[in-house]
Amino acid sequence: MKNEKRLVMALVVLVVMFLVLLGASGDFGSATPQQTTEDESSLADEDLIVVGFSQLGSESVWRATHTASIQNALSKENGFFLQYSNARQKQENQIKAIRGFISQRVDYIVFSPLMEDGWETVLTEAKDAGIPVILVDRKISGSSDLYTTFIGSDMEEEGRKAGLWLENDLARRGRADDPLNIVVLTGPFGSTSQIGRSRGFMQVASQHESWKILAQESGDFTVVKGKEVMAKLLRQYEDIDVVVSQNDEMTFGAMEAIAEAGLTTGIYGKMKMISFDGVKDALELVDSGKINCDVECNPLQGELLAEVIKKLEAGERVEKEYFVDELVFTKNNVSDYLSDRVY
Ligand code: GZL
Repeated sequence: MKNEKRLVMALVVLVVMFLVLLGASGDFGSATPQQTTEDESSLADEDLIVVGFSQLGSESVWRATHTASIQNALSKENGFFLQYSNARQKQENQIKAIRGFISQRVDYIVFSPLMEDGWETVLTEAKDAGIPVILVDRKISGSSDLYTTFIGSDMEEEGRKAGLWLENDLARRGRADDPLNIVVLTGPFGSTSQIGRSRGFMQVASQHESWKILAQESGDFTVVKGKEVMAKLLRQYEDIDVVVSQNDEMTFGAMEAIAEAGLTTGIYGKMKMISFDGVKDALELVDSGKINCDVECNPLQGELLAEVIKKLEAGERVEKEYFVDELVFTKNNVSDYLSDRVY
């Protein structure tokens, strides 16, 4: 670590120790990059790779797993000093946290952009400060010159997988061109997950004139909002054949609303349910036949992130994007994976 960085880190350590003495604890919940609970006194003199990580929130099991995967991989034992900040679904908190990382001259900035737009200014500041930026999970709409690499999922491919599953499921029953009423519970509009999954699914749906998209509405990737939006759609439309829910949390909420309306989902139900993420609780519903298809979105990105950062530290070339491996779960294959699912 350069001498200048040693001085900055020593100051950071002193501030943190002061806060610890004051009893400050817990996640500040927004802009303030939180020091890990490492032995700060030893950090300043170890050659650790200092990483500032701005996570967009903690809205789902998927998100919590994603965060833990990165915290576990970027540990002191693995040669990292990780500064974590939870933006609680507010882009302005991510921007403040990134500015905090810049002022502390971290070695790398890692973040999952809540929305694709609005990052040019702060990422230009990081570029001008000579700090490499790595995107995880979601992307930005700005120039790819503003970040070194992306590690995450191909969301458009996930959307296509959902559409192709539905197409094949109908074709197997000789119903490929039956009239079909579809509603889509999306993630927050403007997020990479929503943009990609919607675009990919529509690439398939647009090939079928008989498929009708009745509504596409954001359920914010949460159980509560997913239930609220599904209940509203059930009041608006009597004949919904397919629900496409862009994450398992919204699926859980939607299924509550559907059950309260006296209706059923899945292989033996009134409506087909297609979900995304593939968390354990959802895979159990696939296994019981209540969710027809769950398109995996893999949150376990920490080890790959650590590997890529170490490559950069060694001066090696890295790819512009890395996609994690992902499956499609149905009743036919889910039992092969359920027992090993840790999240
Ligand atoms: C997907 C990720 C999404 C998950 C949701 O990469 O951005 O955000 O699908 C999470 O569960 O809230």
